[in-house]
Amino acid sequence: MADVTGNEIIARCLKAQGVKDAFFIMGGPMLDAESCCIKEGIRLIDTRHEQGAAYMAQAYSRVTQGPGVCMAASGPATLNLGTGLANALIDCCPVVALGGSSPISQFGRQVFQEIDQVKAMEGWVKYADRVNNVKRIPQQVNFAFQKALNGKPGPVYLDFPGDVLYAKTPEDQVDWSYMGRPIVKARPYAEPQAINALVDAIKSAKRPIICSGGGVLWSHAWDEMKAFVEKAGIPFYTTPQGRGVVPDDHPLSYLTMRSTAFRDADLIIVLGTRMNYVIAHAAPPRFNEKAKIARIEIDSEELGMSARNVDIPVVGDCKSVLQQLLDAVDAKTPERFADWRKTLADGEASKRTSIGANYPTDGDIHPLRLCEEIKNFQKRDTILCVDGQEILNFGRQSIPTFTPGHRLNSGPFGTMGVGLPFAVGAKAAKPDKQVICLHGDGSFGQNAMELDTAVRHKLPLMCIVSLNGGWTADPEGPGSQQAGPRPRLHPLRHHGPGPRRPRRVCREAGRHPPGPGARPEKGRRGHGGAGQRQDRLPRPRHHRALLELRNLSLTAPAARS
Ligand SMILES: Cc1ncc(C[n+]2csc(CCOP(=O)(O)OP(=O)(O)O)c2C)c(N)n1
Ligand SMILES: [Mg+2]
Repeated sequence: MADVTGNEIIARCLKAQGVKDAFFIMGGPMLDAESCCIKEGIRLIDTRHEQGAAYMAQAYSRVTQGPGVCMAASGPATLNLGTGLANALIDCCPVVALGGSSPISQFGRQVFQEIDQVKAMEGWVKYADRVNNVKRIPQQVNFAFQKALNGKPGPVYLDFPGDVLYAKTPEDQVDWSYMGRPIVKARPYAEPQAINALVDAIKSAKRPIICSGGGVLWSHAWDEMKAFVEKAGIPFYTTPQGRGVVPDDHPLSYLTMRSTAFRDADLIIVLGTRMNYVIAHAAPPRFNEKAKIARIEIDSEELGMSARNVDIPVVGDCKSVLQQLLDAVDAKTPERFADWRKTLADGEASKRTSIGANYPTDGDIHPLRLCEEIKNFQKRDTILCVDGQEILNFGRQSIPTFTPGHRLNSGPFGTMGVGLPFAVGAKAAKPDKQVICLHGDGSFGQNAMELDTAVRHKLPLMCIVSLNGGWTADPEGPGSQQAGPRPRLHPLRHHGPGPRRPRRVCREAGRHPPGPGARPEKGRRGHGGAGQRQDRLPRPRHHRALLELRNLSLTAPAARS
């Protein structure tokens, strides 16, 4: 019987687990494991920073609703995965990270790149473990995928000391029975009493809404969600990351009336999303204090720890529970909410203004104009990745998404620098889709070298940089309290004498062409890194470039006619 190494076992196990692509930077002691993966036919995409590899794996997982895999060498290389794994943890994405580490036999002797990587990772991932025995690799790899994908998904980390990777063992002494074992996913149905309580609440409600999140994506429940909102006639809102589960231009989507709907709803059905800051904890003043709260959640612990008291807790998988609800609501339900829908529809109509209102008259491009170009250019199933703060907020309000899993933002961890790696990971996962990355000029710089990764691996994508001088627009010019220490990255913005847009520009931002999700609402809480209120966001001003999306040329202002 031939001998087999830990490196070969890892590669076979990843292949058997269905892994087609992984993101990494080469380095010891993972070199042979990586070569073995390539021999097994796994595409290895080498990035320019391990952080990028982790973000790419996360985007890959989001758009495929499956696992994303990344690998790194020992010490600093594995630690460089850290921010990406933390980001996946806060964003609930099943990323499987493999790190090489110094040999067990040398632990404590201050050998090359020695640091306790498992301990370092533990607070940042759902599950971290070290492989101490070459024969247990199939079990531990399978277990890592199981942990990442089951229930509320999340990142996992497996640590491979060099002497385990290179250890040889007769093939028949390895327990292969775990290799490629299918992942068992819980799809629990809710208890009938919980469904009855929710159906009763729907019957007695006058102004219900649904607030959905990533749980609908991970449970592949978009068809059921669409069928349910239609059968029940209930308006829906999604988290920024959960967009597209039902298209943003669906008749029951009243995007511009979000604040009103939250404030006036008397029944709020929180569906597959955490009650975190992203939805203002579903709490007053943003949400109606008197509203009944129903929450459909697969993780009972998460449900028990809700930031606001939940009147109707429903423990179950989104897809299963929506199927139950579809059976339980009667066909007359929508009639009861006709007035409510009319209120939202009328409000939305009154907010719309004429096409082209955001077009500049003084030579500068407003961020909403940039967003409008993208909105008009993108395809219905474009994967759009948005990163930055100012541009993230404008993009969220004005660029719709129509396809489940095709919207990726900085996310609930507010991480700058994810945009470009997300776009690369998304394109690797879905090469036939148009991928657009809309980046702030500050956050773009954080992982800009991943453009090289995209080029080397033939992953064509469009990256649009919103130029406003760097780290978010300066609201009031130099010396302002709000400005804070924001060093400019480049001279595109004038903070000194010279042309400055008046404050009214921000109000003009409210004028927008008809179409889903355009108008910034007063008092809307920003979802960007700083979580600022929209009405306190820096006033956007100069975007000194003319963008021609069709031929991808960027023209300097001087060249404009
Ligand atoms: C990794 C990380 N570093 C720093 C921050 C703090 N931060 C929040 S917003 C922001 C500025 C983003 O600027 P840019 O990408 O240019 O987008 P803009 O707001 O100008 O459109 C920074 C640095 C963060 N959220 N994440
Ligand atoms: Mg900027």
